Amino acid sequence: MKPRPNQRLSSQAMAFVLAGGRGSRLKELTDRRAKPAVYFGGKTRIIDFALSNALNSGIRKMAIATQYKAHSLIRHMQRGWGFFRAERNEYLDILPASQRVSESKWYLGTADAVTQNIDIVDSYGIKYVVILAGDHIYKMDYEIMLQQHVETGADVTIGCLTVPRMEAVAFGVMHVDAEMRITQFLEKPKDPPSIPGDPDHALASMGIYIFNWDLLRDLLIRDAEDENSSHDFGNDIIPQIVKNGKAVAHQFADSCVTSGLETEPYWRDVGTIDAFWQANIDLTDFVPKLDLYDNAWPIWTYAEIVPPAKFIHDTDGRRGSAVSSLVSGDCIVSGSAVSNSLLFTGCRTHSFSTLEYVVALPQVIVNRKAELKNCVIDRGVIIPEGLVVGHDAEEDEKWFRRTDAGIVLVTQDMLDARARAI
Ligand code: ADQ
Ligand code: ADP
Repeated sequence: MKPRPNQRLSSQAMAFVLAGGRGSRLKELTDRRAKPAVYFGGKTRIIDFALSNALNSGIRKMAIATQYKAHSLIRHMQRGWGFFRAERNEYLDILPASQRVSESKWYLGTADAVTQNIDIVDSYGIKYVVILAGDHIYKMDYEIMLQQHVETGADVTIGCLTVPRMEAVAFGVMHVDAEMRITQFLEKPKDPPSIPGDPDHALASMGIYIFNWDLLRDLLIRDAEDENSSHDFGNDIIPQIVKNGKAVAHQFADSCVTSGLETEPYWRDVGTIDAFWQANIDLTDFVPKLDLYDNAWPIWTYAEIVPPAKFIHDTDGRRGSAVSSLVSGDCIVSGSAVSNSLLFTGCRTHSFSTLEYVVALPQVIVNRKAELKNCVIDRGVIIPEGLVVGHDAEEDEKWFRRTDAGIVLVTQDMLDARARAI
């Protein structure tokens, strides 16, 4: 049979999204939800970026491995991503740990999350598997990476980007030759090797891998029997291919999607309070580093149908405004001054309160005369009248979580403890 001309490789690929990690550096933000389920950007959640990238790249088969605190994530997937239709050969499966091989067995490592679901991947009848992490913010066309994978005949193609050398301690770090073939791979090295000729930077793995399924399947079965393996891609599978096979690096800059507004490739691991706050606040920039208003690359999500945002003045006829800010639906900014902030769906801010550089997750209520600055407010928090956050380091540290950079996280539990104490 003749292959159809111009058939996109993505139609023969699936996305396997790893969404099981806790993301413990986000502290109380991930007490009740996994990192991929954390809200980001006003309406979306972190996992929506990887899934939207896959969808926009033409991939119609996806599996999402979950384990830690998966309830919020699973509910989001069911509500927002339920439009895949088996009769159109589209699949989206949520794969909680301990459902498959044995009732008590969690996924041991990222590779084990795929191994435990080999039969499901088999049932998709695909040729390529795109392994993704569910916890990064970026826009990327995986079709371009798939094309490179096929052209080079690689055993594995690994998405990579250039990072400051000392930040690379948190990544898999690689050396490549002139053809981008990976000659060395070190998972989270204490002293990361730099890019030759560029002592301040290292080439880091984005944790995005493309394999031919036949090969990965064999590797996983062998890995499962290896008692010395931690059953992890970064620690076990990838170093082994670099040693014995052909691993090729794919530059994120080659497949990064921009609307024309972004001036450089944007990829963020919003894994800390500081990074989470900064990436949200980045969206309020005059020229954003990440353009969410790009109709050609929409970030899909679950969003309630809610009334529009509303702005009303206080009794003196002043305030009731938001500038350099993103304000989502169902927000009412009443007599308060909001600047350089991001209000997620359903926030209410009351008269005489001030918000500067605030990331307020859904359904936050800010009562009168509160002064909030440089902070992240968890979902559903009720800020009491007159509360001051972000103006006095000592007070912030006493009641809330304040980072070294001075960003404050406020949760309802912290406010309740404060209310009991004063
Ligand atoms: P890390 O992100 O530190 O490094 P890991 O903690 O394994 O690696 O997480 C990778 C992804 O898998 C995350 O999305 C996480 O939520 C998920 N995950 C973790 N454990 C899981 C499990 N048991 N079951 C299901 N999902 C799980 C990796 C690579 C590095 C690379 C960075 C880039 O190992 O080489 O540089 O990603 O961020
Ligand atoms: P969502 O499900 O909309 O993402 P959250 O992320 O805020 O909501 O909550 C994550 C999970 O924690 C949900 O399962 C929710 O039911 C649960 N939860 C939320 N608030 C509390 C609470 N105060 N105590 C116990 N569980 C909670």
